Amino acid sequence: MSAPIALLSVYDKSNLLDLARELSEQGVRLLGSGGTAKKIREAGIKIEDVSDITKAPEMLGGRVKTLHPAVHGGILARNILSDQQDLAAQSISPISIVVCNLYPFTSTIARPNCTLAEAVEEVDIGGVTLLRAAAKNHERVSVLSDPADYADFVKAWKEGEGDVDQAFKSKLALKAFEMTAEYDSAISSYFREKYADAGKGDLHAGHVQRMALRYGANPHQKPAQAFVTEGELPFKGLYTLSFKSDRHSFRLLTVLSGSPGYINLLDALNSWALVKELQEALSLPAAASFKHVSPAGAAVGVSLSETEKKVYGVDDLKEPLTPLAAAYARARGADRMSSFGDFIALSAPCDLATARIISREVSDGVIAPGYSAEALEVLSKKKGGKYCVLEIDPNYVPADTETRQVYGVYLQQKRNDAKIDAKLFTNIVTKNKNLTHAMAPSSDWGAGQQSRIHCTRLAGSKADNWWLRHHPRVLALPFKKGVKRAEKANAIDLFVTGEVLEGGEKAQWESLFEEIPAPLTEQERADHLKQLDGVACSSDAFFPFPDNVHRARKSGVTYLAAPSGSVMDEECIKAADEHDMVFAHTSLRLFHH
Ligand code: 93A
Repeated sequence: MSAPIALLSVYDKSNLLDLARELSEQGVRLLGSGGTAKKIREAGIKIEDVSDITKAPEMLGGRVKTLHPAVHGGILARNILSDQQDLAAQSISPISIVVCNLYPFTSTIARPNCTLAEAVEEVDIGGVTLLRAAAKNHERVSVLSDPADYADFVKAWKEGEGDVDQAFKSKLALKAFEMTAEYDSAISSYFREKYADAGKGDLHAGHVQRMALRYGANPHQKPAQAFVTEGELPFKGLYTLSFKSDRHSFRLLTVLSGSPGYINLLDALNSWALVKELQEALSLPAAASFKHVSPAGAAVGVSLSETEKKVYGVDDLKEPLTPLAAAYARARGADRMSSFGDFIALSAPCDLATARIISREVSDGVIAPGYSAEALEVLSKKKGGKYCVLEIDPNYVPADTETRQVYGVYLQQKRNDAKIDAKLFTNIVTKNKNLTHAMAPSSDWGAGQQSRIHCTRLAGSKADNWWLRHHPRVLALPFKKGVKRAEKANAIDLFVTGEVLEGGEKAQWESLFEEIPAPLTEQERADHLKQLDGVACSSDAFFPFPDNVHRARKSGVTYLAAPSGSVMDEECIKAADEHDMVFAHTSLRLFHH
């Protein structure tokens, strides 16, 4: 039998001579590319040049060294008759070991003043091909991509008397695949940075679609971008320019208006997912008002009573409220303080009435599956043309697997695609099973607390404040003409929370009114809050203690939904029974981080 062949082509030549010497002593025939063969030969170890088997010299200044059928045929051939016949017909010898590591692309581009031409030259072609080919054929071939593995490999080779076991070959193959993947990702990131940076808010419909972001989570976190490596970004926009290079065609696309930042996109994508689900679950247009990647309010398009119109500040709107406008009025009105500067999601194309509500609120941006011409005209004038208007493709289906990187570590999970429908609420565990009411206002209160009872208290107090905003004395507050909407929202919040004001703050608050309103008395509050009933409260995880149930009831909660699984489940059900509540165990935990 002829001697096994090892092909060596390494940029990083550490541990190389020890490996070459050992392999040579084990009777392995060595082949090397230019510099690798030279170094080994100079150490007095016998090695042939790759060009001896390719019968072709290295060319193009080293760009073509090992790219040849004599090399890749030798690596990729399987132990099957037809492959062996092919090799014999071309007089190619099978290669059993490939030793390769790549041109230092990452450290080259990290050098200050590295030019594009220098970066291009460090894009290794032949080495990646050697690694991938050998890893592909790992059933027969061993691929050494890391000098740290040489010693173990030699030991195993000696023990295996001229081969290593399959598990070892498989491990080596995985390492090589990971190495080429990482290498390719460094290259694509570099070129994305170079070629896709065509200005604010631009999208490229080329190989990689990319959207430049204003900045990251904070202004000093630059550059920032959003991109997809497969398919297209789900946003639509205006094609402002298109051009062709010799390799790709690029289409530069600007978002409809404004230039989103990193948090805007986090809000936009999370809020879009929410309104899409809401509309699917309830067959009504839905809207969400997001802040800090959490809904400050979310609602569906149920029409508003005259009182509700006043509470939500849309009683003076000229356009009649469409269902979508009603949904946003409700979402925004759930907690007007938290919604200040929100990012809005709409489940249906934005119409004029909705755009008019948005136009007079303080807000950062909106995402919707379309805009009527009049709506777009209104929105694109907001904030002097800087208001961020994103159009999402309503048919976009995100990948099944989600990956994010935190502090250098990749985390991956299956995307949450659990369907929320009536079936989820069929396991009613309380005596009262009367789940027939239409729900109280859809809202989102209490997000992000580490303690569940703190969360319930926060949600409860927000529900109380929301309800106190319906008090006739709040609706009749004698604001002076010209007081701004945000100032009114602040003043009402101070009024309903009963905050005691002093000095300048008190004077400022009083200056907003024609006549200074007397605070709500304890009795007025208590009488009004007593009328709050039929509120629904859902929890993303089980209630650990019955205190949550008692607290929820104090804010008018009649309907509870939460997964089971707490050692206190029975106690929680007992508490719900005590208040004659309807409690559905959902068996679905729904954390969102
Ligand atoms: O320029 S290349 O992409 N063309 C090739 O055909 C090729 N074959 C191996 N680079 C190529 N290599 C790389 O050369 C290897 O990945 C290794 O990093 C380097 C080894 O070159 P030398 O043996 O001349 O030091």
